[in-house]
Parts: sequence; C-alpha cells; structure tokens
Amino acid sequence: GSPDYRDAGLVFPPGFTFGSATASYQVEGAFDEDGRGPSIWDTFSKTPGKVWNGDTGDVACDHYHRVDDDLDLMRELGLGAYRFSIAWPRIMPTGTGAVNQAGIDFYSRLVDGLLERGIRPVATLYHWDLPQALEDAGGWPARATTDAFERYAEVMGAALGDRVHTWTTLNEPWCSAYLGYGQGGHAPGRHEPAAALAAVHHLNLAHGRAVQALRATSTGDPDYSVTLNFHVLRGLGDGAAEAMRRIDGLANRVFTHPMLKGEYPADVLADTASVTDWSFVRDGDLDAINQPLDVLGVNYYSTATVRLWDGVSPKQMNDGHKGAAGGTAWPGSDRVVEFVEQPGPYTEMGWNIAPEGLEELLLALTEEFPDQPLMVTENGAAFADVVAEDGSVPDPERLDYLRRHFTAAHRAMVRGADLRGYFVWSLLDNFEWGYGYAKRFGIVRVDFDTLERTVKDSGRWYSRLARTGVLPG
Ligand code: GBH
Repeated sequence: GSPDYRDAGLVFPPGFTFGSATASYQVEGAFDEDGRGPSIWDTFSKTPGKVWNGDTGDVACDHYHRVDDDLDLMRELGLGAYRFSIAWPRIMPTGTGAVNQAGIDFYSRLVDGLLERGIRPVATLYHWDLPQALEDAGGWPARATTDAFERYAEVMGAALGDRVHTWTTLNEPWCSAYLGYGQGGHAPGRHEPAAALAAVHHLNLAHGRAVQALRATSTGDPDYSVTLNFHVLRGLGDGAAEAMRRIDGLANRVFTHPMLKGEYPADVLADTASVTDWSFVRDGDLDAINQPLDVLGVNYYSTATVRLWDGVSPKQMNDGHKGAAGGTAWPGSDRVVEFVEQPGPYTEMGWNIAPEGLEELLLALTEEFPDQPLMVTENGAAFADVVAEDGSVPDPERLDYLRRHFTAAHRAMVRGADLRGYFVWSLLDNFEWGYGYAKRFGIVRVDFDTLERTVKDSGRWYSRLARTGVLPG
C-alpha cells in the first residue's frame, strides 16, 4: 500500500522497516580478543593527534560482551531491523588466509539473537575497519584488496547467508576513498589524490565481486545492497552549476553509475585526467561492478554548498579549510571546488539541519533510477545530551531532527519514492571516528565510565513510531 495522511499523523505503509544502525569498530570494543587482528582504525586511533582526546575503540560500548543486553534493548524498543557491520579482522585477522571461527561465532550468535527477537539482521561487510595487514600491502588503492574482499564475502555468505535478511557490501565508500586516502581525516590517513581514485575503483569492484560471492554462497534468500553517502548540493557564485556538477560526479555518480549503469561518467574521467589516467580499470571490471541491487542504501545527514574557487592552490586550501570534504579530498583540482559554510541551524557536528534535502535526494534517485527500491540506512544527529535529575535523557533537538527527517521521507514516498525502510543512526552513543566519544548520535545514551545504557526521549519516541508505523501529527 502507499503511505497516507490521517488526522492521527503520517502513516507509513505496512511492512515499512523501522531500524537502527551501528558499526563494528564504533561499538564492539574487545579489540584484541578471540583472535581479532588489528584494523586500520586501531592503528589510526593510536597515532597521536589523529582522534580527539586520543580516544580509541578498544572498549567503545563494550557491545562485544554486552550483546545479549543490547539485543534485549532492541526488542524493548520494538525495532524491526538492526543494521550492524562485521569486523573483517575478527573473521580473517590479516585479511587473507585462515578463518577465525570465534569471529564467525560472534556474528552468528548476534544474528540468531536478532531472529529470536523478531528483528531482521541487516549486515554490512565493510564499515571501514580494514585489516591492517591489507593496508600494509597497499590498502584499497591496491587491486589485491578486492581479491581478499571477495574471499571474505564468500566466507560470510557461507556462514550467515542462510539467516541474514539483507547483505550490504560497503558503507560509504566515499569516506573510505576520499577521507582515507585523499583528505586523510580517516584511517589510514593518507594524502594521495591518485590513490584515492584508485581506491574508488577498487571499492566499486569489491562491491560488485562481493555481491556475486554472496549470491553464490548464501543459501537463504537475502536482499543485496550497498550503502552510499550522497552529497545533496547547493551552489554559490558564477560557477555554481560547474562546481555542483564536479562534486556530484566525484561524490555521487562515480559510485552510482558503475554500480547501477555499468559505466564511469565521462565528465568525471575528464575532470580527473591530470591526476590519473584510470588505467586501473581493467576489461570486465564494469560488468563485475554492475550488479542488480534489491535496495540501494542511502545515508543522509545534511546538504553541502559548493562554489568554484580559482587562483588558490589545493595545498593552501587544504590548510585553511578543515571540512571533511575539503582540499585534497577532491583530486580533480585544476579548478578547485570550495565547500562553503552553510546557514544553520546546526547539529553538534556543525552540519546544517536540512530535512528537505532528504526528500529531494530520494526523489532525485527515484528519477535517475526509476525501478530502484531505496532504504535510508543512516540518518541521525549529534547533540550534547544532559542527564536530567530523574535519570531520564531529554534530547528534544534530536527528537525534532528525526521527526522532521521522517516527515521528509514520508513526503518523498507520497511523491513516488519506493522507500522500504529507515535506520536511525545510531542505536548507541559510540566512537564517532575522528571525534572519539565527544559526539553523541545515540537514541540510547551510553555512560562511557560505567557503560550503562539509558534510553533517551528520542529513543522512546522512536520506539512508538517503530511499533505503530504512525508519526504523530
Ligand atoms: C556516517 O558517516 C558513518 O557511516 C557513521 O559511521 C558515522 O558515525 C555517522 O555517519 C556520523 O558521522 O565535512 O562538512 O563536508 C557520515 C559521513 C560524510 C557526513 C561527510 C557528513 C560532510 C560534512 N559524512 N559529510 S562536511
């Protein structure tokens, strides 16, 4: 059925999935237990100056040891689905070679625990914790990493493919490629524009090969997906359209076009010609990348505003502008694109709050890929919550952020977007990458001294939405 409006509020269609999401390195802890090998985030977070306050994921939310309690929490909240990621270095400590059975067992128990509680498991193979040994051998700019990923996907398909509801290959390859190898704000912290573009291609290829490997080994009937973070763009100045075209190409189309159309956009190849000749793309790669997807995962937090900035070198620009997407993150920099400060209001991340951007994005994807079902795999907000005297955690800003974004998603559905579900980022306050524990995205508060969990007001609100499918008017 199609979504409708009632006096009671906005009604989501029956079967719409209300979920919440986390990622392995951000919540698990237990970094050196049961045979887990080191990942690039262990190395990065232990490199002085890389992560706020020197925070690491060594303990994080200690989810690895508290998984049963966290499962009960999810059931109490009435979640229909849980999106988690698998730590590759728990499965294969060096990324290749022998499988570590203890790693498989952990995720197998998690999946069973979800199913017992009536919660659909949505499993992501890669949410940024690359085994360090693979980085030492070249990381994502090296083609061999795609071979290793394909093998890892086979192992996971065979292990969990009888029970997982949805497989997601990669989370936000944009971040892995550009923040990891271009701008350097994420692990492994490299600043090599050409390597970032090689990483883009190898992540695309890893995705396509993994879908095929999962299909070959999963004995259930799972859905297949990938999660991308889209840039919803605004432009400023005379060159606004050109600036937007460039970033749309480098950030959005460089992933969607190979994955969903089997080709790289010609304008992106031209824009980046001074950086790389794309000779890492081999015969047959685009066919391998171009796999039909049951759902396309969409992560959305805010919009971005860009303008052409001529006459300033990329180096200077990188020094002066710390935006995650700034400077050398954008390798086609013969005409540099600048990311501009946007009007507020903002979340604690400094990201502007723009729910209309989500509606616009879902409709734009519907227009470009008409038969492609969509899933919001992440949306949420960081705010500095305070625990009230009665022990509750009032978080009106987060609640309002979520209410407005769910409303925007509903509007997109009314206007034709085939949106199947929505995952709030995040279930728990957790290790927020370069920001450590300073930023809280959870609908459940975590006290990082006691590791105690407390459902925030937004969590209670979301619980009602998940149970009823109705967004109160
Ligand atoms: C997601 O990434 C991650 O999947 C998740 O692990 C993470 O915890 C969560 O979001 C919250 O951060 O630098 O001003 O140009 C978010 C990816 C990409 C969102 C860059 C903001 C641009 C802001 N981000 N984006 S700016």
